[in-house]
Amino acid sequence: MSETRRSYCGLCHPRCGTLLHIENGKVVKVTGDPDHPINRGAICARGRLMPDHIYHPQRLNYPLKRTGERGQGGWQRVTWDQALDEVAEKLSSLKEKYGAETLTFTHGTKRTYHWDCRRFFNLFGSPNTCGVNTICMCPSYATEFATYGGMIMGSEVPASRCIVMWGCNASQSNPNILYPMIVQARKNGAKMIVIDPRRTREADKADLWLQIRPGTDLALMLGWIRLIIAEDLYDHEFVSNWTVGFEELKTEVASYTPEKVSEITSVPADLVVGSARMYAASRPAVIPFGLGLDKQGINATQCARGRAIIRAITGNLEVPGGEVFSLTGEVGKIRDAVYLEINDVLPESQRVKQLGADQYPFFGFPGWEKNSAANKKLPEGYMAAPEAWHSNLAHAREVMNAIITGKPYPVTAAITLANNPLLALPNTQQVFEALKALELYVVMDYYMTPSAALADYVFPASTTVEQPELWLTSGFCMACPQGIDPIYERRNSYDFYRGLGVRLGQEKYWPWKTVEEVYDHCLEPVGLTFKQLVEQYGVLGQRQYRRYEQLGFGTPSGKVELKSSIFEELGADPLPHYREPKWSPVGSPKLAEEYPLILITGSRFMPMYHSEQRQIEKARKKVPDPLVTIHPKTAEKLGLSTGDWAVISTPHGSIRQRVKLSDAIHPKMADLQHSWWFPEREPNLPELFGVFESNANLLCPDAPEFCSPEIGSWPHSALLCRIDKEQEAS
Ligand SMILES: Nc1nc2c(c(=O)[nH]1)N[C@H]1C(S)=C(S)[C@@H](COP(=O)(O)OP(=O)(O)OC[C@H]3O[C@@H](n4cnc5c(=O)[nH]c(N)nc54)[C@H](O)[C@@H]3O)O[C@H]1N2
Ligand SMILES: Nc1nc2c(c(=O)[nH]1)N[C@H]1C(S)=C(S)[C@@H](COP(=O)(O)OP(=O)(O)OC[C@H]3O[C@@H](n4cnc5c(=O)[nH]c(N)nc54)[C@H](O)[C@@H]3O)O[C@H]1N2
Ligand code: SF4
Ligand SMILES: [Mo]
Repeated sequence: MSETRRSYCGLCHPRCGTLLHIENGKVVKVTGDPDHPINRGAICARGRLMPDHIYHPQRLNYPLKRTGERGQGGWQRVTWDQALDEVAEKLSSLKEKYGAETLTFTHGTKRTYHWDCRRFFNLFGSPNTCGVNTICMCPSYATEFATYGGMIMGSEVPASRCIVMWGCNASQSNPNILYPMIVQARKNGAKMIVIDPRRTREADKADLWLQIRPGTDLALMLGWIRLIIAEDLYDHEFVSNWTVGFEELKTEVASYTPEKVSEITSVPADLVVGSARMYAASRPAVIPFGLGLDKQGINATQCARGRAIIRAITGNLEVPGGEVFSLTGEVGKIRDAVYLEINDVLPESQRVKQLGADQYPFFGFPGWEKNSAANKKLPEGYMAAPEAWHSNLAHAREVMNAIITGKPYPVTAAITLANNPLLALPNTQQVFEALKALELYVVMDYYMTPSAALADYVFPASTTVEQPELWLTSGFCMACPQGIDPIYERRNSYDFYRGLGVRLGQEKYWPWKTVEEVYDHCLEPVGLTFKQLVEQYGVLGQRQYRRYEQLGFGTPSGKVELKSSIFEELGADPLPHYREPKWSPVGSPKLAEEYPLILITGSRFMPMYHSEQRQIEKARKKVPDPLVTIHPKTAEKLGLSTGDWAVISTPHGSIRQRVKLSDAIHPKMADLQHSWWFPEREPNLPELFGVFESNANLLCPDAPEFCSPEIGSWPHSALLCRIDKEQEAS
């Protein structure tokens, strides 16, 4: 018997609507849902692999409890009840002994519900959730709240006259939503500027490509701002009515002449000038989020500020075809993640214990509280409030340190859900030491990963098609329907947290037995149930422009803060100024003699998603081995050819990857794939699925001098390395 059912894909962020083609109860094929208002039938190469993922023989299907030594692969199948009972009991006793702050959480990119995690942690009493948000989008999110009271979501791209792809490679990273919008805008005649050290597919098609030296983008931004002001290309009316700090900004950028910018960035001065003029003259214009800025460490936070300032002074905020904020109209009434997080239940006495918030208060409770207070001055539903999940975190390095040293207090238990910390976080060596030192480590995942292999309990996660989701984001709220019943004993994260919460005396706060009941509650204010929303796909926000003319911006001054008062109050630079990366040919010329290539890591490639799909045969056929890309001239000098295994080293460590040659990369650079491990290898220590062999994060540092001083964003890019031919084993 065959049938087709609606569902969605959660193998990356957009949650594309899909159709499951089912034969005899089994999903045999997945296609894009042509009636879905967001992806309109499109499906990418990864989404098509969904059936291979649902039924993969290596999927975790039952809860497991460790037997024997940690990391030695001894597991016993247990029931959900037993596993939850034992974890809850252990958490209770650790809390009693050390305080609730002894429990931490490591998160990855937003893959499943996340408000349930924050809700659980707030109720348990720990402020210490940490993870990759410190470098992924969230620096931009928090900073944009501080600058203009909300995050820009890029939905107006098709109507834009100029698109700046600044450290964003959408053809590989966002092939179903953003990239088609860019293609559409280009068809409509929009200009395109690409600022990327690599000649990406976008760069090939752009009007201008600026091959920037990694890590120097902020200098270019300051140069753009100077030129836009000096040549009178800014929006006078907007700047004088709706911004604060313009004169100080002008003074701050005065020295960033095209010549100086060119010297720092390696971009020819005429291109610095030409690109700034093209952007400022082609309104409306958009600069979508790009991880190339967030992952460059020391300048990352101020790059986000610089981009926000450029958008604002050119009058591109809240205009058709420009930069619009999230949530408007009916969508604003729906109870959202901030509502579900219930941050108010975490008392001040616990908030102050958040690890890393003394060094980076802007990204902890202090900054989040200030962003939230400014947001509350606006009418409810006008602008989504800042989620704690996105902008209020403990710092991962400090958490790992505390686990290892017991200082400033013992951190003894951790939960990891939808994250692979040994591959996602920098300084893998320290993460490994920390995970090994835990008294209790609990992981919930699809597969036995290198991180999961170190756990005491492993819980099996349901695939997105086996669970519903209310996807509330950037101006729309979509109901993502469950397509099939969960198979084996896989469950969703809500069931996991509720199961623990109820056992830990939180039952009053988990009144909804299923996640669908939670969503019914969220939708109550708009008079819909989740099932009804499924029928109509979702609620789309109404586009509204220049709302600030009535209400102002959700910042302390009610205006766009070119000079940020929140940053200033928290002891951070209120105006952006450029810092040379710690490892760079300019910042450390002596080191560059030994490590002569500029290293970037993690440029996205299809069909892989971070550390995932390595088990999926069809994906692995396309990309069987980890690849480091270098220029043919560089390879020649090093005596390397395509397909050779090379050793890539930084002062932090060495790994091996296969050489790929491309003239799209500068001869002084290397581009390393991230998140490589080998599910086919021995799972036990010391091999641990080969996680110490080709993992880019063994090379990435996380010490304070490499991190942005405002948020603590660590570098996965703008580093130095050397590459040698691997010696044959004798
Ligand atoms: N060197 C380097 N490192 C990087 C980056 C880089 O560019 N360079 N990029 C960084 C960035 S931006 C990010 S976001 C991180 C990503 O880091 P992660 O989010 O940790 O990356 P994934 O490999 O996708 O790991 C997710 C894990 O969760 C599991 N999983 C997926 N979906 C679900 C789910 O719904 N439920 C559960 N329970 N488990 C699930 C997967 O099987 C996988 O094991 O990596 C960061 N690390
Ligand atoms: N296929 C695939 N898609 C993904 C993911 C995945 O793992 N695989 N991960 C998802 C996640 S979590 C994220 S955050 C997004 C990220 O997606 P993108 O924002 O596209 O980020 P990246 O591909 O990491 O890097 C973008 C570009 O930045 C450039 N770059 C590196 N360093 C610098 C620099 O110093 N300055 C400038 N200007 N550019 C630089 C790189 O050359 C690259 O072309 O992708 C998402 N989509
Ligand atoms: S872009 Fe591809 S992998 Fe991501 S949600 Fe859509 S179909 Fe799935
Ligand atoms: Mo990310």
